[in-house]
Amino acid sequence: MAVGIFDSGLGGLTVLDAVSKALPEVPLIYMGDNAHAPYGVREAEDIYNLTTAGVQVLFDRGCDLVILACNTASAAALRRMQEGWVPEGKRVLGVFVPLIEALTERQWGDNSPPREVDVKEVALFATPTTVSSRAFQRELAFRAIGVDVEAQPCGGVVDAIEQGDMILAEALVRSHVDALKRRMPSPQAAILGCTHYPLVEDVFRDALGDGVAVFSQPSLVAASLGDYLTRRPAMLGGGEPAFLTSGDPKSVESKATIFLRREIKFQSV
Ligand code: DGN
Repeated sequence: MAVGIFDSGLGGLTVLDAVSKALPEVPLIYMGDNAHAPYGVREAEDIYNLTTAGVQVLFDRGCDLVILACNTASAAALRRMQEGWVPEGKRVLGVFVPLIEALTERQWGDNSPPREVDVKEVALFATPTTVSSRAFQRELAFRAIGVDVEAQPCGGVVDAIEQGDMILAEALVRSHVDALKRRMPSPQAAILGCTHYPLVEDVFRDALGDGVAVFSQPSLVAASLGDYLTRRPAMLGGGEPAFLTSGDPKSVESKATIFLRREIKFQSV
């Protein structure tokens, strides 16, 4: 049985890469909804319908557990899916909870009460849709974790990275960090809440300066998944990941190297 990784496009490959390196014994199937990417500019209802359709493809391929590696989809659709759509015996997990757990040092599935966290001021960098959803703040409030979150919508960064324009991406990151710092001058932690930001993580770290703990998703999601799977060894099995796309495989393959730094083959679904 495989673990599915769903993203609106290619950014989720940063999560797939970390998971396949940390957990090589876990068979993975990646599904990118490239025909409808980016999700960051879509309405919540639209994102919900596209995300359920993409996750269904992974369920149909035998995945019992799917990670929504897309922050925008996690923000707009995950809770609604978990509350009324996910069939018996299947699980869909998002990418906010591993970050929140890392912030509070709790493990996935641990039902113990939230601990006091040392961090009081947190900067969140994400797409405009994720920021306006306030999903991250909702998840913190749901766990009764009282931290101040200042969120910065990072318009333009996803597009610049996808176009391979890293000079523009770097300039945009620096201006978004400056904008945030005008509102929250000394955050103790920063969360990179978008699949694409690991590619400019060094720029975020540099612009934020020493003393800010940066939480980036791929390694945290891989660690959380490893922890989850140790309690469900039936999911282990090995093998090369498979890559599916709703878009045109040839054009998707040419862009995928930005994220994975190796050539991969996509199948169209
Ligand atoms: N994968 C999206 C995210 O993590 O927010 C970024 C791309 C998009 O659809 N906007």
